[in-house]
Amino acid sequence: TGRVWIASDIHLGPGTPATAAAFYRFLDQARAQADVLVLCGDIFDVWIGDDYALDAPPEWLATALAKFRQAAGALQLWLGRGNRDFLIGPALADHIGARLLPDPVILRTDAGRLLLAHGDQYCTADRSYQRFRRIVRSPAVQAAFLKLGLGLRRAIADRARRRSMQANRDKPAGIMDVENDAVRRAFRQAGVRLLVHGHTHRPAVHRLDLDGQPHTRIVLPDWDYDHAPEPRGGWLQIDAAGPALHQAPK
Ligand code: LP5
Ligand code: MN
Repeated sequence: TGRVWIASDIHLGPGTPATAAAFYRFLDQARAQADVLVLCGDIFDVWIGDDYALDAPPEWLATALAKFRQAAGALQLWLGRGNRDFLIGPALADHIGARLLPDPVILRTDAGRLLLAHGDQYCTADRSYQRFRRIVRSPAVQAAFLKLGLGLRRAIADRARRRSMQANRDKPAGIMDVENDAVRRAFRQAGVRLLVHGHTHRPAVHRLDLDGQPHTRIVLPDWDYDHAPEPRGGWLQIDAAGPALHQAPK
């Protein structure tokens, strides 16, 4: 497969120009150095339907789409969906020349097979989130939402973001991380030794023993050059030499 780069949680939107600029520098570098670029969810701060992007996108989004298309002209671009942009669909993927990935998905790389996920599905201690997730991932609810006008969809999404931010302020940090049981189950079910995910914004390489075998869980960083005290972002490179986390330049 050649050199695979994986990034997640960029949260592109109208209010984060510095993050977008840093991410576009990363896309240029990926075009020159990677064969496959995988974005595994929360690429956008929120996604309310592909029609929003394709008929009359606002300027920040038109720029993002052009950058993605340009990247997809030079490498294979694969898109996974996260808890904020799970409504990304085939129309967007077609438009930018990307391929949509299921979540989770097993990828074959030069370093072996790995399980790639956004990561929110493993935060099983967060019961209120998992309840919310079941509702918004139901095809009937999504179909009904996508029939609403864009203004109403936007208002509902803003409301959900605000409620979520309020809820997060009150949640103990522990329940916003993945649960070991969920991770072990995912490893066993996939029969792989490497899990890569984002979502928790806690970049790290975790080693664990499972059934007497060493396993590795790599957590991707989120990107924030607009509001964080120190700009941050990064990606995972995987090639025959194995996986390596890279920090984006400040
Ligand atoms: O995203 P992040 O990291 O801040 O927080 C997540 C969890 N929150 C979410 C919600 C998203 O931020 C917003 C999703 C917008 C989707 C756009 C489409 C709109 C609906 C489409 C219907 C098909 O994912 C957060 C986790 C956190 O990760 C860490 O894992 O804790 O979970 C929550 O905060 C959920 C709350 O616990 C409960 C849910 C509150 C939302 C209520 C919705 C109200 C809608 C109003 C409608 C009029
Ligand atoms: Mn997320």
